[in-house]
Amino acid sequence: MLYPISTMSRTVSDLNGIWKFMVDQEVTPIDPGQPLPSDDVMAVPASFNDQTADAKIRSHTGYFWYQRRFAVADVLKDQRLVLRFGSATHEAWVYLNGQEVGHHKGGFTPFEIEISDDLVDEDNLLTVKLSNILDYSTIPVGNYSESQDESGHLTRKVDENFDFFNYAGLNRPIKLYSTPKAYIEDIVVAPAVDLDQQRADVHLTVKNGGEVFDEVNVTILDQAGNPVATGSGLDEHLILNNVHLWQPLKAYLYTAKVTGMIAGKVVDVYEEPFGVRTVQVTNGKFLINGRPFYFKGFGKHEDTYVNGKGLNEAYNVLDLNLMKKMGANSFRTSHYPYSDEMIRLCDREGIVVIEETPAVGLMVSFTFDNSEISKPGYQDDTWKDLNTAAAHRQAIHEIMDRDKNHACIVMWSIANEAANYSKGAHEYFEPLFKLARQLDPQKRPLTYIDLVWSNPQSDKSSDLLDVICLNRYYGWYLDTGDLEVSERKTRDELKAWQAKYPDKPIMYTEYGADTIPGLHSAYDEPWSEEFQEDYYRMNSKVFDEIPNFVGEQLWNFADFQTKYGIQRVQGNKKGVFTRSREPKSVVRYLSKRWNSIPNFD
Ligand code: GCB
Repeated sequence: MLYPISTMSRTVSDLNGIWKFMVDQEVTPIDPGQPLPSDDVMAVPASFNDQTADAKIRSHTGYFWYQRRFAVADVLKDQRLVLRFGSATHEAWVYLNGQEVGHHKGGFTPFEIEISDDLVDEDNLLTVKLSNILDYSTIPVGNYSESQDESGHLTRKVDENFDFFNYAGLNRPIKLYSTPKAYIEDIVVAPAVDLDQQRADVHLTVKNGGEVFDEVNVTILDQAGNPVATGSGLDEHLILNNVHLWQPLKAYLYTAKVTGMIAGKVVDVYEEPFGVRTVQVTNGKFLINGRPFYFKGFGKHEDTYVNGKGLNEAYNVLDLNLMKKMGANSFRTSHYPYSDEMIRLCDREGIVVIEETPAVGLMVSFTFDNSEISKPGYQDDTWKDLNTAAAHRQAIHEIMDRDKNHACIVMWSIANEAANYSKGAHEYFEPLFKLARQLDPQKRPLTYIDLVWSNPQSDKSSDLLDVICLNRYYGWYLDTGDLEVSERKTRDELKAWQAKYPDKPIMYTEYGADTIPGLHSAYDEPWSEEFQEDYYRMNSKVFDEIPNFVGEQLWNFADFQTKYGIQRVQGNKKGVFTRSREPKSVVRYLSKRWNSIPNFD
């Protein structure tokens, strides 16, 4: 799927702004062809939850509606017109002038609807019904229940099986774009690089949609806009000599300019930026452009005040700037694919990304008592009760479709903290890994992210992973406050992983301690700023002893909102920055450490 851009053959209009909004009480049916019977409004893109002063709307679970009007300029009427939702969380039914024109389930990936035939001349009514229901068939996974009072009123409830607020709505931009009737539908860029010869063979595949071009030309432009290679056809190999590599924190982007022609005339033009780099896992190292790379950075969230999970480009820019200042080079899109805009920004800024599917919460019986788990044959109900495989496959398809060309993405995470320790995990994950390997034109490494109970003995499917990625909270959830015992456990476990898989790189994808900014303790107690620093110092010390250790991504970049809970104080406080991005004192320690560790060994 191509990102909507304007070129000499394409226009993009923005349908963001203020929309009508209404929570569906499920009492009177709503007619999507009529003005919504509501005076409420919501800004788009943004989650609806934190834009309201009404606690009931904020926590509404079920269905809700958005609506706006738009007109299309006459000059575009003979064009192919496409409505593109950057995301609609989590399920959407789209109506144009009262008719259902599209439906999509999955809250973190874009979808498009061709609407050329459904438009009326002057004033089009666009109505979107959404649902924020999550259950055992969706990713993320939610514990869903319904109850009815005496008057028959239905209450729906989602108890999130994950640790972030279930922000929903039209979270990402809504655009209306035009293409000609013969159009470039997709471009796949797969560069094969000869590092010694500084040469890349760029395999470009172009998909022609609608009417058929009789000629397709491809030009690769360098970063200054000069043509450096040309070819023609839908399946081309273009050679780049003296290739400029896309490097972590030193991005270099080429542009593939594709032109579709009919009868000697240019019909459609699209420009796809791409970087050239190699990614490889070998001998316990993670190589980027042939050199052992060390990940320094974060697990993040799309989470800001008021916008919720809505696109916030100023925060995206600030976050990357703060990362760079700290000497960080990477983050994971925990726990769902982030916006197109963020991924494109990372391409530009040279930030290395591990992209995660929305598969979080694939574990139905979490317990802090793990005495049974390491026994061979351990089984809980997860893989019997969950029915997520279809949604998971769809997410992998959609992520690859959207993000396959991005140089910044160096690895895909298929899931976060599933019950990999339970019998049935291998059977569940093997086909998904196979699918991802088959779909990715750049053949990036694959992983999933392991919960503490998935250890070298208990993890049933770690053989599928290219990199062992661990979320560990020794000293926080386990042996709280005891950093001596935690240091020993951290070391023992890392050594055990290394012994089990001497050729697989190992990294931490989460480790952290909740910290209230401004809370100090002469005894370095948990929740204090002192403890947070001690905790990170302990972990750093052990990391530096493990030969195959290739990276540290801490939890979390910033404090973020969650559901209520006795362990949460207006959200998760493991951020090294507050939710409004003020640094906690540990940032000084981490900046010093990361600025002194090179990106490459
Ligand atoms: C985890 C989860 C993450 C939570 C974190 C925590 O293991 O992957 O989503 O926020 O722990 O702070 O509990």
